[in-house]
Amino acid sequence: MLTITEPIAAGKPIFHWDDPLRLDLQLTSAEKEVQQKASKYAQETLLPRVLEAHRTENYEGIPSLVRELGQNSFLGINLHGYGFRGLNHVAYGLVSRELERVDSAYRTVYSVQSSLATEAIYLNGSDEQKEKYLPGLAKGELIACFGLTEPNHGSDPGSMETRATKVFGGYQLNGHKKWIGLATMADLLVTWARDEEGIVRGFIVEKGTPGLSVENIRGKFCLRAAPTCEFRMDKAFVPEANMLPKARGLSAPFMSLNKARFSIAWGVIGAAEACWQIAREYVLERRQFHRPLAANQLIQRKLADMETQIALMSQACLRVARLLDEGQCAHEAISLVKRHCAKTALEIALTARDMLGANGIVDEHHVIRHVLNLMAVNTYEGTDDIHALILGRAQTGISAFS
Ligand code: TGC
Ligand code: FAD
Repeated sequence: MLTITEPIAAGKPIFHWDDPLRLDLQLTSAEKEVQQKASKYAQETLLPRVLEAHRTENYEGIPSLVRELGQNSFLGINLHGYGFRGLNHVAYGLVSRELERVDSAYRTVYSVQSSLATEAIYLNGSDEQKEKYLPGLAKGELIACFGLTEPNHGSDPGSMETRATKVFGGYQLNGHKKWIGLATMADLLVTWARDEEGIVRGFIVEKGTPGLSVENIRGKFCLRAAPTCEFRMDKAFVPEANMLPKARGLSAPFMSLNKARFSIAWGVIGAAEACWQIAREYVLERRQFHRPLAANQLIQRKLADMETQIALMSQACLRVARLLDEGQCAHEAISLVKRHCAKTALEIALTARDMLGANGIVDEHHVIRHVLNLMAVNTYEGTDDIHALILGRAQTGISAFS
């Protein structure tokens, strides 16, 4: 029999316009504590830096950002042992959201280090590799990147050209990886290559390896506060001890992508919330036709749409996080939230930019920076089209990639 619980307290429930579905009531005290800590850090330390860093494409603050993320125990927050905090995926999502509320570049740094590179070693590494690298990655004393994409193979990494040839004592790597976050400042370059049997294998390439050359990609209009790079390996020797023994086949790098895509889905909600709240404050202040912009129906409709989308995205991401924690999350569910949240966050940022009129194109108001960043976020970690095809394949059984 269905039991209907009476409201505990008499009286009218209060509507929280900034959290209409009460995400806050769905979080545990440990999750709330992490969120508050991440929010304080991001607002007090990162927000004052971001305008100048984005404007001048200055990456000098990134090594200290990684160290600070480590000191706050945010790095690999969902992983266990080796100095990781051992919390859940909700905590990971909440930190991502607070970092991206300031800038997608800072959340990217977090995703690349925490999920892409660290999880690749955590899931596929030998005990010796884990003991050697994971404590430094957890503390942010080591910086790592993840080299999957190549100049000619982005959406289709399975066609990668990078090769690993067996030589005495290890492997010789030849290839070119492009669009790789953090590579120029990375101590460890987790790199994917096909071996002589055609199997995708993972390698930890250490900074300074002879034959390895790394450079920043210049002229980016998105994510200007953190480096996106390319690296070439010309007969770069990697010792046997640096080959990830448990990584065999494309599913190994894809396992890391899942967590980074999850981090993006949560993160972009932060960027969207920032744009929504900036736009709300702006239209309450700004007067045209002798009254606040906020007094117009068209403006209120936009605010209502933003609020609705953000509340629904937050619920979807929370659900995916809980499924991950329960071991019940198929990777297609992560594709669903990555695609939907990235696309919707960009729509919200564009709407906010419009509501700010001319001021919307000035970086001091922050919204245009989020617009530019979210364009790249819609491309990386699988484009909107690629995630649609993943979902289409799952429901039709037909692969439409080629
Ligand atoms: P496909 O046949 O689908 O799969 C090959 C093998 O991999 C398994 N697999 C997965 N395993 C775990 N998680 C997933 N998400 C998986 N997707 C596939 C699959 O079961 C199979 O395993 P097995 O054992 O049978 O061999 O491979 P495909 O070549 O047809 O690929 C299809 C496609 C398009 C889905 C895939 O190539 C893809 O996802 N493309 C997008 C590429 C991408 O997302 N690149 C991201 C690079 S990193 C990045 O952008 C960082 S941005 C910075 C930041 O995160 O902030
Ligand atoms: P393409 O694959 O060339 O796609 C171009 C267009 O064609 C897209 O619209 C796409 O949806 C569409 N398309 C492609 N295939 C199909 C198809 N079968 N059907 C229909 N449409 C299709 N990679 C890493 O390995 N590590 C990183 O750290 C990393 N960081 C990045 C940071 C930034 C800022 C950016 C922009 C990219 C980064 N990437 C990274 C690479 C990123 O994952 C790729 O850019 C992405 O996977 C898309 O590949 P592509 O750019 O080659 O586009």
